[in-house]
Amino acid sequence: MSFGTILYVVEDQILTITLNRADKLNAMTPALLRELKDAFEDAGKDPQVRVVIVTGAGRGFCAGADLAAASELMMQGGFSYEANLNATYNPLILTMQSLQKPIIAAVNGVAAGAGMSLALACDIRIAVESASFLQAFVKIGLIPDSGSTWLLPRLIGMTKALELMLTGQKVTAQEALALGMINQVVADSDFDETVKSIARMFANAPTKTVGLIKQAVNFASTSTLEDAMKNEAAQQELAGKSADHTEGVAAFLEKRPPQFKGV
Ligand code: T3D
Repeated sequence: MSFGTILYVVEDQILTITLNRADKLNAMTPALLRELKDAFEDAGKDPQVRVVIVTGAGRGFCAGADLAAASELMMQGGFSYEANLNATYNPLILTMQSLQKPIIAAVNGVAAGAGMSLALACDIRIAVESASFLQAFVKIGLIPDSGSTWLLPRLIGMTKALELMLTGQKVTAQEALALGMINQVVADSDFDETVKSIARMFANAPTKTVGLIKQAVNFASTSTLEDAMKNEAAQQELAGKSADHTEGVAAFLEKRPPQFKGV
């Protein structure tokens, strides 16, 4: 895969996508948004990819929309936030949510605005000790977007989510952990290895089932209990027919570790 604003590397069934605009804290240009969506779509189609890591080059994870690029578009006239969000950011977030493979945000530095939304749209968030999170939108007179109004209250509850969105205050990695916004905080020196070891665990997991779990939990978050259970039953039917289910049961009965193939 060849991209201009991101790096796309597959190794041992782990895809690492690195936002690669380090001098601008990986702020999102139209090209970066397009490439990121293409990368997730490619990941969905590639059987060699069983888990995706998203991270940033340099000292930042992602500073959200590139404000220089946005203001240039605005100066050209005819720019519409609504049209732009519907055409770029929103399809990206939906592509990530519907990807039937786990996505790990390796938050290596500041995650601001839509960069924070990007992290929230991942399934697992691991942050380096020095990382921070901010709903920067209000600081420039915008409302949270790219899924933040939906994702953040679900992750940390309405009280804190609204506070963070209304104030735009910066949250440290430790505070984010205490809020339940992220899964783990890791010392800078151990960060890469910790992220890799979590990714390796997913690369050896029953990938098809992992995708079905993701689908079922996302479905349940907007459904009734009755519909959620019906959906669980339907997804369980698919999981139950997977080769990895057969292998998992056989491994248990034979008292050996399972060798999941992801199918
Ligand atoms: O349709 C649409 O486009 C709507 C979508 C909106 C989605 C959004 O994300 S809106 C929110 C946009 N993001 C922000 O408002 C955050 C802006 N950035 C910051 O507040 C700060 O940079 C940070 C708190 C993230 C980090 O601060 P700090 O002190 O660590 O770094 P810095 O010095 O501010 O930034 C370093 C460089 O990155 C600097 O460039 P320079 O001066 O060295 O050439 C800075 O201008 C650049 N940079 C940082 N954020 C952005 C950016 N350049 C363009 N756009 C950015 N968002």
